[in-house]
Amino acid sequence: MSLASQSVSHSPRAAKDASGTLARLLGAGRPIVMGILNVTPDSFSDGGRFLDPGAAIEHARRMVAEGADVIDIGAESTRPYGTATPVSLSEEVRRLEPVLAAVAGLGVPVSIDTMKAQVAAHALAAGASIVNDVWGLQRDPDMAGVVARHAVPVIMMHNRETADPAIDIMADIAAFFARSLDLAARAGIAHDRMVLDPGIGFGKTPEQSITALARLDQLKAFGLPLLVGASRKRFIDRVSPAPPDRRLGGSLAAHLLAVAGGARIIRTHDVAETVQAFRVAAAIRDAR
Ligand code: HH2
Repeated sequence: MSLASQSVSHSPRAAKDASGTLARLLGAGRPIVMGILNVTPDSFSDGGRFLDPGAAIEHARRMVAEGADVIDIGAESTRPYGTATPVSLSEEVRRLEPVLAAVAGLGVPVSIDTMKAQVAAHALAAGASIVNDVWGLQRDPDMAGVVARHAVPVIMMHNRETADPAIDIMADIAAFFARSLDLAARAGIAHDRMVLDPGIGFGKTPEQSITALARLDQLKAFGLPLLVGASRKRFIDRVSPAPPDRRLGGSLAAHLLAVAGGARIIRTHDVAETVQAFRVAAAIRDAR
């Protein structure tokens, strides 16, 4: 059956997460590395590189070989910097269809990076087992229900339509998380399937992204695993000017400090280098 022809109102499936995808990942006792697979023409750092299904599957295969614990597939640029074109439901599903099942067969969990509940439902039916919503269940009113019905983990990311340099960004993130958690609880999403993400680069000035990284430990008060995605983001350019594909050093610095601040999952374009950085940091720490 093609992705596009699958009904999105299918009856609740047997608990997809019965084996505890998130608990198993976090049980590894080291930072979890989520490799980014953008099947898009316009992502801010790698748009167009993996739009071809063969190239996308090959890239996912390489990231798994390099040590990715999860592959995060997105077929619409999330527009962290407001420049990409919105994508229709059918186009998003059309981009995912030739890629999802193959990537889900690589042996690591696949998360679907989408703001549309129907895309999430299609992807979960086709092999994804985690939902990554860059609007924290607050954009599409059906998203929380889809996550609850499929009984899968969900990443709820902080976001804002526009950055406001005048606000207290940590207070804004905390208030946003409280709304997301309320929506999740009302829909019946289990607490042990929730992940929070401060949304580096989304609705934030570069300085606010740096603040969110610097004060990440405050968000541990929510008692949930934290995910950080600082990979190649614009705040790096503000500190040390470089185009997106030349921001590896800044990404590694941010991710190492994010882990020190409490992040359990790191979302990155550069899996091999990130895995190496975490292994070296752990070896030095263990030798203390
Ligand atoms: N960042 C991007 C996309 N999705 N999801 C989570 N949970 N956290 C993030 O920080 C995050 C995300 C943006 O990065 P990228 O996917 O490379 O760009 P684009 O959205 O333009 O495809």
